[in-house]
Amino acid sequence: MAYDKSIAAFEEAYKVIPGGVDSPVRAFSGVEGTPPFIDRGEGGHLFDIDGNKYIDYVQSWGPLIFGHCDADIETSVFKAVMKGLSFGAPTTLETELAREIVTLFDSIDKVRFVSSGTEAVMSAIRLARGVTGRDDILKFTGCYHGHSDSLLVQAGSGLATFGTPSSPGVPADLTKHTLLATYNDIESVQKCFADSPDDIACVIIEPIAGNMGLVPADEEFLKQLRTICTEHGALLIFDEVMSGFRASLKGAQGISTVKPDMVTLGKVIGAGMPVGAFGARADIMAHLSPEGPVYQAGTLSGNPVAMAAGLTSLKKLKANPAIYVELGNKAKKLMDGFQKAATSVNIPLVTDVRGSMFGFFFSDKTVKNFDDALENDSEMFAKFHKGMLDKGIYLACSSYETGFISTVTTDKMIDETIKAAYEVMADIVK
Ligand code: HOZ
Repeated sequence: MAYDKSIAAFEEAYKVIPGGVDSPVRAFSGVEGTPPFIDRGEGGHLFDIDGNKYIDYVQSWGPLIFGHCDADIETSVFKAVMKGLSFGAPTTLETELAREIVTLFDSIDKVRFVSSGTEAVMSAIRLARGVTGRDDILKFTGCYHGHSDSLLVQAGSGLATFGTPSSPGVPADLTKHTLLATYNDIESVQKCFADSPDDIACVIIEPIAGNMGLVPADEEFLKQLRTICTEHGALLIFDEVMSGFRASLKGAQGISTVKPDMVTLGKVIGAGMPVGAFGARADIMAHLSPEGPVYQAGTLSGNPVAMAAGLTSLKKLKANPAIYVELGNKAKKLMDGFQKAATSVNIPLVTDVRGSMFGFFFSDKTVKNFDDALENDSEMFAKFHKGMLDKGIYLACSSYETGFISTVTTDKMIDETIKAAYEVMADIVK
């Protein structure tokens, strides 16, 4: 495949944008080659500016559950655009979308919309601190909750890709309030609570981690987390920015019996438009301004174009929950195919699937936490990624990200992808 135009575009971008990208993982630093610059998407495919066509398993990092250019979603967007791009004033679209979310999630009585997952989590943390009057928060190594200061500690995703556990520019005075525990390890949580029994405002977790690769939390672990939070008066926050509407219609909460106190959502609600949201029980949300004293705001929050896209997408999902069975079967078929391709040439590979999310590690051990994830063979991943890209398969460009199946991903595309995986794995061991 020729990438000449993308290479030139990357060089030009580099001159005026740090690293040539607006979000670090996109720079392809964790894999070989340079990023294809995208011209357009169409259903389950992407087309770059060199004219190369790819089967897209990134789908804008999750939001495009109906793929690129879904006619219903785009029509609703066009209609909204014709009425105006932004008002900074209430619209009924916000209430409609809020109602859809509230009826879907038992844990949410009220929801507020923001413009990104980062903003959703940042706001939820502030609310948790405001409600409890406590400063400390507990997160898990390898879980990524956006790039706000308190949460950029031992985060996965881009930081893991670049090997920088935490970012300079975050004051130590702030991070001293961020306690760290090990994913799927309740003893590490118990230790934090033993050290600070009355100071922890909230425990935040990706119940299905998607930012250290795909690593689901064990049900028993989530139950124990729920118990310990209740005992200590700390709020349990499920960050479902990635898993929401992806792992199931109700995200991880459609799979687990554990009920969090607060939930953060993003990506998929916007169907590709910038949207995030956080919600909780009414008594918690009552602390939020203007009902309560905890301040949070945004001119573009509840933007009408984004709300229209989200509403259409959510209505389509709710109208056909069977979609998730099909998505899950396809994700499983893909991962089984990768597994067989790896086994055929004795390459160690472990895979996992949650609904339409899939992940794989070049490793021989089941990945339960961030340390396990870091043991994956990232050089092997880089070779595999490049080989697949050259065969027109667009996978996430880091071993610490997750892949996505969309309703437009056909069996034929999956068969083609598995065939490519056999060829690339065989090439790697040659
Ligand atoms: N780490 C982000 C997804 N989990 C990357 C997003 C982007 O680069 O657009």
